[in-house]
Amino acid sequence: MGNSTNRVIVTGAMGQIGSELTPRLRAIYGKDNVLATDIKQPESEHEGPYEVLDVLDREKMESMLKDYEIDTIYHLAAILSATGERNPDLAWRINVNGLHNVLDLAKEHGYRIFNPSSIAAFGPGAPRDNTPQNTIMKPTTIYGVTKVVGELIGNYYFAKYGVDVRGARLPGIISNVAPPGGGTTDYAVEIFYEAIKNKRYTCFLNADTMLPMMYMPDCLKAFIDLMNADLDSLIHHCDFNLAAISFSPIELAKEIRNHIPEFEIVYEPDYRQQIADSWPMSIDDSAARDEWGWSPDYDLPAMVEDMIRVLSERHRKGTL
Ligand code: AKB
Repeated sequence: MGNSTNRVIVTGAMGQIGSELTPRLRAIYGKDNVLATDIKQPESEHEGPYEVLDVLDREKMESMLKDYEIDTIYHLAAILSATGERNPDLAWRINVNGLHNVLDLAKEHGYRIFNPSSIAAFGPGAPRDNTPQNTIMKPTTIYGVTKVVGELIGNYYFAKYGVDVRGARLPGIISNVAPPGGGTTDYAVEIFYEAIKNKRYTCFLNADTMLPMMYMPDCLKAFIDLMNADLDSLIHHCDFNLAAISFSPIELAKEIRNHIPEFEIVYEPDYRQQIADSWPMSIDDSAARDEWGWSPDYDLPAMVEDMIRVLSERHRKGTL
């Protein structure tokens, strides 16, 4: 089985990751070869083809994939952890039924798929420190449940039908283009905007809540490298542990203060604290390192420096 890519579709292209993955893929494959889709109309002009697509609409998806002669699907449309707890039914439908549509079409037409999982696939039963690749998977959030289902059904479609579907358990992603929506790790993005605009942030997690995180350039690299990996070198498929940086709000605030000394943080934990407490604090990603050469570029100081540089520049121009 080969792994060549020529024509790509991105679902959830307007989201936090899709907003940066889509232009990156367009730079690689050519702008007309990457179709961006999302449930809503784009807010601004799109550099390439764009279609409104609800991933629950299998028929529309099928004709779109045919019309655009797609061979590879980056399936990013999903409901995240905090939103999922407020609407479990929606989380199940989008995250499970939407993925099932994608997998079934891939089974029929041979598409390759990237489907992200999450650290949320782990639950309180798993070791929280350096969480192993293979351990107890008993998440207590609906989001985590859907992510375990996604990993298992993806691996099943590979084993049973030969569908080349790959995915990694993403940590919290930190970025400065589109905001994250409805996640428990979102504080680690919000904090930068508030630090630059108001020099103050009220954090919805406790000071010492350690969580695995990753800067967007590393996230994009991971997606592309995993999809480019030789299929024969992969032992795992849909469930790679992926790590970059682990830190707590108090550690992040301290690093931000190296750039903005007057920055203040206060802590008012809400329902998301319970979600964070059920997740890993750090991750063992040796399978990803061994099987497809994963290695992140950004540590905490490098990520913070870059975030503050980019966002301060936008603040100066009045566009933050
Ligand atoms: C969330 O917080 O829900 C996501 C995730 C870790 O998958 N960022």
